[in-house]
Amino acid sequence: MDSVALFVTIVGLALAGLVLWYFFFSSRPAVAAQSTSGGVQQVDITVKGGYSPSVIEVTHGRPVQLNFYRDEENSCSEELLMPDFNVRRDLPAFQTTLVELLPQQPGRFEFTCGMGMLRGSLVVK
Ligand SMILES: [Cu+2]
Repeated sequence: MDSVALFVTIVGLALAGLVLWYFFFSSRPAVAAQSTSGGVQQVDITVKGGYSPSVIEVTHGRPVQLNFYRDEENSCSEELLMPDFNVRRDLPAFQTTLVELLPQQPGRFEFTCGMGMLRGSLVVK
């Protein structure tokens, strides 16, 4: 192997490593819910090719209100599923849809679009 081939191999391995690191180890920052005076934990989530923020932290035993604003017409995001909370909701385009939950126990609960392509997590502490 000459030095150019060696160099290309090393760069290729480094890039592959970076991609693996990104998918498995880089954690998306979690956003904590804001509590209102009534004790409801609220979070605004923008739906556009994904959920932003996609990781939401709340405290168990207190009501949660997720405000999903769907900022697109792409049919991928038109349905929201939170199987752990029996939520299946249509998200009309360019509107805010409120989803209310009462998480009883700590854990990490996924929410997805109807096809399971867009993903987010509710982290209950
Ligand atoms: Cu989808």
